[in-house]
Amino acid sequence: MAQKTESKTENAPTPELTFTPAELEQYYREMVFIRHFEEKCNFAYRQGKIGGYMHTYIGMEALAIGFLHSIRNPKYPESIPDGKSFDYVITAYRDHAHAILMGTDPVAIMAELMGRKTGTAGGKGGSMHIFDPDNGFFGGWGIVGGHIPLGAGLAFASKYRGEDRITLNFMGDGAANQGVVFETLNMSGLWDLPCIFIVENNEFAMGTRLEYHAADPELWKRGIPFDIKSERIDGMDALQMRKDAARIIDWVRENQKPYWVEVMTYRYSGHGAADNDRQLYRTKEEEAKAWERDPIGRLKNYLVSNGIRTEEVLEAIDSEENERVEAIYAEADAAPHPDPDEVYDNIYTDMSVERGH
Ligand SMILES: Cc1ncc(C[n+]2csc(CCOP(=O)(O)OP(=O)(O)O)c2C)c(N)n1
Ligand SMILES: [Mg+2]
Repeated sequence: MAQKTESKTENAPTPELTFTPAELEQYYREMVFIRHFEEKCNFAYRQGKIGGYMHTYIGMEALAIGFLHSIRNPKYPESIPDGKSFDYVITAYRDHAHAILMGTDPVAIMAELMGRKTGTAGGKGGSMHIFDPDNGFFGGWGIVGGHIPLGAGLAFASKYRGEDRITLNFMGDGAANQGVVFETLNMSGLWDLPCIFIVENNEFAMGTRLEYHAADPELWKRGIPFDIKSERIDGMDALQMRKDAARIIDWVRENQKPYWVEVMTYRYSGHGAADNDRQLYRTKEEEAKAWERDPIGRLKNYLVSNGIRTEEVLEAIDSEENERVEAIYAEADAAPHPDPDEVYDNIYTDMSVERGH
């Protein structure tokens, strides 16, 4: 799939975002952490420690880093000028990385995957339903495209209440075909909702290639009929991703209008943990080619070739993050399962205004 950036409307100029060595190291560290976390999840699934459905973000890390470092994010309190008006995030079932980067405790995420009492939903939701509204993260949804109107609803609510927040509404390339997405775009365009629709185009919807499921695989165009600014960006280059995300987010915050963005990425793992036979829908050669674009390898090369960090330092970071994931796994695994009499707890949550959302 050709990588290109196009737009119907003229885009705001890219701000000259520069990064300190400490920031660059942080992006690297967080991407490596997510990768190890996801690999551990795959391991735990195969050990029978995790049940149900589970989908990892391996290969897509730069995308979440770019967007979630560019919003007002509770994980990074200095990003929230008034100390309370953080932005909102909602996504589908491939949700571990988004929660991690919004500040949800990774032990609670791992425990949720393992069905434990200390999980984000008391072990009742599992991998697809990580939920942490106190950190601005509204899930974790299993019905393809089903959460898109909910994300627009979040943006509507903050606009209606006069709060200074924007909403990031993530979806897959397959989800972009759902009818409700088009209805939501119409309303968002009509009502000028401060909502960014982000298509994580990883080239597949389960075992179906983009070209087989989309009448026009140029998904970036889909905001245009609704008079929504629309473009395509590269999701495999963490730094470009961060710059583009910051530019788009600034535009939406300033103009209080929606935005549609297709982000080109790749899913290195199978669709979900139960999908082992990837060769049915893609070749080993294709996978090998895609690994040349690995966002972590790319950032590592950048850091080393520009003399920002040595290979040894980056490898030490890799080991530290791996050990951190091991400790998280051990802590989650030590937690008890829910009691049978809690079976109806954590199914619904109070989302009233009194709670502040
Ligand atoms: C309404 C609905 N139809 C079908 C499914 C089964 N299903 C689960 S994931 C998926 C593919 C979605 O692909 P995409 O939106 O590209 O997301 P990705 O898994 O690539 O992140 C399908 C068809 C579902 N969960 N919900
Ligand atoms: Mg997809």
